[in-house]
Amino acid sequence: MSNMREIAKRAGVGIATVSRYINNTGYVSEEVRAKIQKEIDKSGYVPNALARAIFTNSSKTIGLMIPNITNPFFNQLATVIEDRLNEYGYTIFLCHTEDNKDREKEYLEVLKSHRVDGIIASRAQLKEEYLNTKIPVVSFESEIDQSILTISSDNYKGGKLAFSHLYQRGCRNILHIKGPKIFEATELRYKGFLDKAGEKNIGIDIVEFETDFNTKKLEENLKRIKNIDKYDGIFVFNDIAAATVMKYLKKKDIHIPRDIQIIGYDNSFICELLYPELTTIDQNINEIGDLTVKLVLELIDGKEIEIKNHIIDISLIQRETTRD
Ligand code: XLF
Repeated sequence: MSNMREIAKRAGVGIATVSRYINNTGYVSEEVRAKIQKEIDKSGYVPNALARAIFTNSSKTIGLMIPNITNPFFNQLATVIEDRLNEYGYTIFLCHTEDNKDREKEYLEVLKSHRVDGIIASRAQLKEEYLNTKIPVVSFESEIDQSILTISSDNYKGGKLAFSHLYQRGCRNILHIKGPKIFEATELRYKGFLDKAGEKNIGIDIVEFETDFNTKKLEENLKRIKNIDKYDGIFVFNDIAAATVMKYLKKKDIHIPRDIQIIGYDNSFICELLYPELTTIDQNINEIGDLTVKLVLELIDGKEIEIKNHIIDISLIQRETTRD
């Protein structure tokens, strides 16, 4: 495989011209472009992306921090973000944090050393570290700081909608399976659910799960629920956790929705794969992905944008785990 010097020699031009052409940093005539490209094609030359990033101050790469790639919601979101970024000539550098601060810290260093142009952090656990980086950051769900743009769905409203739906379908003995305290989004769902239940004077039992991606742990967490058959309605903090609850109920011969009605959260693709199909709250994944990409690219372009918390509306999607 050749290097830039050899390409320049064979094309009969200077190294600086080849560099201008490859990095798109200045004028190169059509004729010379064609000559250089011909030599590149013949030689199989692959430009060194990192060297190019240092030279041009742009790697055309965005770091994407995802807490859990096995959760269908996050893999759908990552796909939307990747597709949109590709349309603008960017690729993603995917970092799987597993909600672990140390992993997130390590990845942040890796992203810096790869000179990513921007970072999309989802369910971030770090604060100072993001504030201290000069790289533009957009956050999904975690309010890292007032100076950092945040996008989240209307989790509080989602919790309220979930309660109203169960209540209207006659549920009075209700359990809420909430997410870990460190998830800002699910804390809001929990609050919305309880506030709405309070308006109707309905007491809610609460069980907290430790994770949303380790299914073994989820199954252990389920065992903490005493006499699950005493409930007639359950709101679970996300779809993947709701799927484990459904399996658990079926093993106990509890019929959904006749004995217990269930609502999940996300409207990820698994809702329609489950039997019965899962009623859920739709977080508009496309809108979240579109807005996140738009904002991170605007920050990279140095546009003046108002730094605030963008809240995306949600809606309830009724399927078969709740009654008509
Ligand atoms: O962080 C929250 C919890 O899980 C996120 O929006 C999700 O609902 C995705 O499944």
